[in-house]
Amino acid sequence: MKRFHKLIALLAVLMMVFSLAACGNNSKSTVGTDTGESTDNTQSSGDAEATTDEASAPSDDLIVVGFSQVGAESDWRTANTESMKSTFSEANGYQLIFDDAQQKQENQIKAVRNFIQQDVDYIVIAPVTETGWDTVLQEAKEAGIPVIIVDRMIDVSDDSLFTAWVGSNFLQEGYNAVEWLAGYLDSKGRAEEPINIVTLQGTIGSSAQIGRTDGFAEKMAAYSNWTMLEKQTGEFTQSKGQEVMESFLKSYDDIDVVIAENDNMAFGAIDAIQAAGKTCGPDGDITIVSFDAVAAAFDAMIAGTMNVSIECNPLHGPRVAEIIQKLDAGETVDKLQYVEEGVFPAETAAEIKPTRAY
Ligand code: GYE
Repeated sequence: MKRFHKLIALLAVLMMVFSLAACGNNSKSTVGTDTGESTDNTQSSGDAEATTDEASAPSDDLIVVGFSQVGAESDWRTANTESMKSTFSEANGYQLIFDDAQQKQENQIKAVRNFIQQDVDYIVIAPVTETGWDTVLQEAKEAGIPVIIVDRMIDVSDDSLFTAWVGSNFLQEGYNAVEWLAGYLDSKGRAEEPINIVTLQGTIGSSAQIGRTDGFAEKMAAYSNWTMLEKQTGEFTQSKGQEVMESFLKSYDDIDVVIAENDNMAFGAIDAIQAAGKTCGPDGDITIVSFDAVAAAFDAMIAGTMNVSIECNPLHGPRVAEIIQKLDAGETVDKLQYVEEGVFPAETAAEIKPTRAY
């Protein structure tokens, strides 16, 4: 029904465009669009307004999806963006309005307001942080636009402010890291040894950071010989991960384990460790425990510089599309949908890598 109203509105816009064109104006529609062909993940910044020639104005039967993406900070994020763009293509019956928030929540809020103004059919948000969403989601609710949250979770006072969420169990990922590390140390005969750990945290306040940090802390309490020397954010980026690791290496000369809350920060940490004349990985001085399990992490494991990557699956496009198709057909959907994930230690990397999709 909502999409029928949109058709009427679109016809009115088209009539206006034609009359302007007849007046000799080189007019452009202000319907934002990103058809999924762009590979530029750094475009835009909360403005959510791209222009498109009127010749490519969306057909009325396309489902219009506004997607506010966190940014392009990591390989995981790039894979997530690609999954969304390839799923929400015109060939699949969608018009995608893509907005890259460059890791800033204020840009996401602006983008969502633009989606509301454009009266999209569905709003999809991969939120930077958990808090701060109540006001803008209330506005989306009042506009009658369903909101689907992907990847990280939001913390809102009223759960009816979003229709569904699909993503990972980040707490479980933190538990998985401890379980793997305990087994590994045991297998090396180091179960009783004092173990010094540092953590490169993700974006503070994001679900991925909160879950991984808390999950690790909770389960590590069972190992009285493990000490967390320091935790600091590396913002999920390789360069910041490297920078923070350099400072850790200056402060502590006895680091046994690095927990990197994503692969890109682990890559930065590996560079810092090697630049400091130390070694890491299965045969090295420092054990590297990472999260995501992107393709380059498998390369690092095969090269012998990373010990393990705890999987986090970014391929949410088809999952969100399934939710949208059900909602469009008037069906109900599960409110929370967790993705199943594994653990990939270095010794399995060469065998597993060819089967990986990201
Ligand atoms: O682990 C990291 C990305 O929220 C799960 O964000 C996501 C995290 C992912 O930048 O690489």
